[in-house]
Amino acid sequence: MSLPKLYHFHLSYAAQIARLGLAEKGVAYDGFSIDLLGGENYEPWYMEINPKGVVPTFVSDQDTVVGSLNIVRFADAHFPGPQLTPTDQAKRDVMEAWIARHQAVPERELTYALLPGFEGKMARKGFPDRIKILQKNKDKQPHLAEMYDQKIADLKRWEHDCNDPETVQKMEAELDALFDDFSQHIADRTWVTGDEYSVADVLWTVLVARMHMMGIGHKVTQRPNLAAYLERAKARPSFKQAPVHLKVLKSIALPLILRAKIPFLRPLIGVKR
Ligand SMILES: N[C@@H](CCC(=O)N[C@@H](CS)C(=O)NCC(=O)O)C(=O)O
Repeated sequence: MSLPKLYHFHLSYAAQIARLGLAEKGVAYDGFSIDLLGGENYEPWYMEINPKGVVPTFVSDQDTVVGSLNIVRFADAHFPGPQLTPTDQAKRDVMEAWIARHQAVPERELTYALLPGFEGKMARKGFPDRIKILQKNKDKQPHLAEMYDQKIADLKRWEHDCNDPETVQKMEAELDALFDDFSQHIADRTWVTGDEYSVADVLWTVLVARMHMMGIGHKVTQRPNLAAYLERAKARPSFKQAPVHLKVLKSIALPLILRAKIPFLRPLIGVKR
């Protein structure tokens, strides 16, 4: 039996959730990083396994699982290792309620809107290039036209949302309200459901850590319960193993930006898989 494969991207939020869940479960896999900046996720072979053209995708002998939360739940249900779902129904209800609130966060729009520095500028301005890649692939693969059209429409919405000050302000205000609630919830608990780390904590660890990468780490440091929660999560071996990133690592981002911007350099610059 071969090892499962995880198609991911080192800095991706959703991929970090999948990697953290798999690390918590102790699931061994072959990681294959998809070059999101170069549009590798829009290649037909990838869109055929992940029609939204996003990472992560988990491919095992049993199944192909798309989406970070689905991957963590799949790993929890099908692999040995510590249970990430409480057996107690009341705790499961608490877990599901916080999973639902986590899933409602427009993380990718916020990340692209707020990511500081050169990387942020590149991200916000990169949509036309991405749409060109999608259009080219669509022209070459007319049978996949519908999938490509949906992705193009998705990118246009995303581009609008992360560049529109009013939308960004609203998203940030909603995030603040959510963090106030979570901070209150976690005040007298180690983890979301009590003493055991659960699927909800896999998600919330990555969301809270993400604030630092987005350049809005003050949303965590100004809320001592959130800061303490992140410190507890960082102390777990899975955090480093995943790894969950607290900042954009230039060693990962710059080669990919160069590959995307100067395509003839591609054969000279490899991708860290
Ligand atoms: N809900 C999905 C979101 C996946 C997602 O949006 N992934 C981003 C990276 S964090 C991606 O691959 N974006 C590339 C694109 O949309 O072009 C999940 O949790 O897996």
